[in-house]
Amino acid sequence: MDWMAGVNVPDEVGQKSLTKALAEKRCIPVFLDEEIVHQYYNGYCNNILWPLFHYLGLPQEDRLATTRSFQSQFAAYKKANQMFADVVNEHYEEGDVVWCHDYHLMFLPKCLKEYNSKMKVGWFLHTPFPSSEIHRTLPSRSELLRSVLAADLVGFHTYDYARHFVSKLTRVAAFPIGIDSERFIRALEVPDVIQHMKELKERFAGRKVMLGVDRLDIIKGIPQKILAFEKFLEENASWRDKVVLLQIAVPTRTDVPEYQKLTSQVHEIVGRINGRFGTLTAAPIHHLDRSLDFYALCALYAVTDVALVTSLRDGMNLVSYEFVACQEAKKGVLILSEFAGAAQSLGAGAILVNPWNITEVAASIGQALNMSSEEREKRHRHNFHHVKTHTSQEWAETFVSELNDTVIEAQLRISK
Ligand code: ADQ
Repeated sequence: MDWMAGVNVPDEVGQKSLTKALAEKRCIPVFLDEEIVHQYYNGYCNNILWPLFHYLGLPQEDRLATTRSFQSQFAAYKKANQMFADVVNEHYEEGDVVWCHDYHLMFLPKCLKEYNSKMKVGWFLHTPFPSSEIHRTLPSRSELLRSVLAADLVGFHTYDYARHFVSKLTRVAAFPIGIDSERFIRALEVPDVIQHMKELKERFAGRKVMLGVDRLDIIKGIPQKILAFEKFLEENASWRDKVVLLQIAVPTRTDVPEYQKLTSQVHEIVGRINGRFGTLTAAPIHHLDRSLDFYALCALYAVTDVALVTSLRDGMNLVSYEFVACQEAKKGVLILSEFAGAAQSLGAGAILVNPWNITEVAASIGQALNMSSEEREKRHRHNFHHVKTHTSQEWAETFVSELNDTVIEAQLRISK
């Protein structure tokens, strides 16, 4: 299997050496220049499609500027997708299946079918697909939808997203993603991970560990989560020195002003709460702006008592799956947003919350910390079974096998 992804490397020498290095991993770069990256990736993808698909609407700040730059960003979006199509077409061999991923490549199915109507093309969306009341505010909505409809198979995480994507022509179905659960389970036996778990347990002895792991993204509801934790501390004085929240937030889209503002907002709230409830020797929140390596992450998942996933919207959310996979020994509690796709698969084992309702999330923290071991065991059993039996491998195989079974109808659809 070959992978293709967009990269920005300005000089020809750099492009050649990267192409060579990636070839060993069967990856093929699509070189996008800086202006295209700015207009296409930062602009149309991350400033328009991403918030819209997560129900945050078109960008809040300076709506007029967004409306003005819209045409040039959409033109860059189409151009970038065409560049992907050119590279795919160059490498395509008869019988190959082409799987396009995510909202960055909604224009790609149409471009590919124009090259070769016999090409098997699938498209999968990793984010939610919004209801039509939201989707119809997108100025380029018809052109994008028509392009996606050129695909032979269109996949979403949940049935609701598929339902929102109204189509009678293309095969649309739910394909809930999973994780490689065995990789997480096996990691817990690695000596380095065991040692790291021991250190974490010593470091937080006598305190319950609560954990948030997210990209520092507006959709992940990090400020809301921290405010809920503050409310919990406010209302439960006896817990103040017995619980710690570890929030690991990997910076993302750092060029986008809204994300820069989010970072400062989170820092400000964390500082205020630590000032308010911290002591000379302990702070209630440890916030890290960075990513952790795989083993460190597994150790952290394994020693956690309560995981907090409070996304305002999330296509699926794999952190919740990863946490469950690492909890066979501890059987910790998952607090999960009802607006994450994962609520439909892990809802029965988790405590479901509305992340906008800080009082409710604060109460769920109390419920999780006080939950009996029988109840935790029962909930964990349900979720662990799901995570073990719905893997990323199975997800990919099912999508590709469905795609292989589809009948080519693309030309018909494009002409409609
Ligand atoms: P994301 O929005 O990135 O994915 P998620 O599904 O939670 O969200 O996956 C995040 C991944 O990054 C996880 O594997 C997690 O371990 C890792 N990660 C996050 N923060 C980290 C940190 N600080 N350190 C180390 N690793 C970290 C998009 C959609 C989701 C959908 C996925 C897959 O937004 O809704 O579930 O694609 O389709």
